[in-house]
Amino acid sequence: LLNCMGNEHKDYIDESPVHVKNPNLFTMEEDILYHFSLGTKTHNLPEMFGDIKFVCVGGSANRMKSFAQFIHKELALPGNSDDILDICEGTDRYCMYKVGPVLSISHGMGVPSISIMLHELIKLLHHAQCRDVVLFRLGTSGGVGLPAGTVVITDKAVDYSFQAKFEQVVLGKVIIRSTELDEGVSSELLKYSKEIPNLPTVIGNTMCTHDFYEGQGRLDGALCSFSHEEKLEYLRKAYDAGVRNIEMESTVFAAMCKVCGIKAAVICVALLNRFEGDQITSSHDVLVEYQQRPQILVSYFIKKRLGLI
Ligand code: R2B
Ligand code: URA
Repeated sequence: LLNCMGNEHKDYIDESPVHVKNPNLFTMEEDILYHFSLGTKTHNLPEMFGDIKFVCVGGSANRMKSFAQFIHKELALPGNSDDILDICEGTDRYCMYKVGPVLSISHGMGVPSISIMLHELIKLLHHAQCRDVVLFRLGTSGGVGLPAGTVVITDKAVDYSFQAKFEQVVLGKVIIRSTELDEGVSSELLKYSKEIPNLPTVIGNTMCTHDFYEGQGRLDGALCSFSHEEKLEYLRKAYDAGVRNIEMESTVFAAMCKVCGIKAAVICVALLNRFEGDQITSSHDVLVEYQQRPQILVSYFIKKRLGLI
């Protein structure tokens, strides 16, 4: 079998540094990563991305650009951090910035949006022959019994029934995948969080939902089919099951990384305490500062791994 790069593959699982779990990929002459506006024939992916060791993903395009500029300064790399270009400029679906061994990519909101991005990212890392990659989701979330500003490192990513599984419909049938994250990376992050001032951090379960409003038990959407008491009862059950925050991408992120053998972690800041309300009332500046907290922690981790601190 010849893969897209023209290399021979006898045993694709053992030879792939990042494990794509799809034998069809090895018989394709070309692979177009449509939503990145990249491809194996149009771009030299090993040359462009072969040295990537850390991939950081987050929902917002602007936040992932700021993260790229921040990590450029943190790693003291040459050049001006304002000149970093969007590698995916041919499309406005996602944005992507490369800063030394770090890739920063946006994924939009929700499971379908991040899962499309992850299919193409994992193929990209595979085509580029990347090795020993750690993947981080840096995000925002609603805190469950935590004050706003607390950073949550995800222990288990759980679904609406607080179980560590992700359900995907494939050919009309539900497939269930496990959502375990890398324990080593999480505990290393927790350890580093204690070395950084003003970074209140906990480890706990993260509930992933398919909606921001009713799906997260909010009373302030365009629709609401339950009472205040019912909302609090659900949040209390979630808390008792170890849930400390709620967001919209962690289960599919964990499931896809696990299948493909990529070490992964989820680090989200809580923007509010959901026991106290539903609306996000903090000022713009406070929210910007909160969203920098996961970035500061992951940057510290990267600098430690690179031996810079
Ligand atoms: C956190 O924030 C977004 C919703 O506001 C969503 O992408 C998530 O997971
Ligand atoms: N993101 C979410 O998904 N939920 C929140 O409450 C805040 C941010």
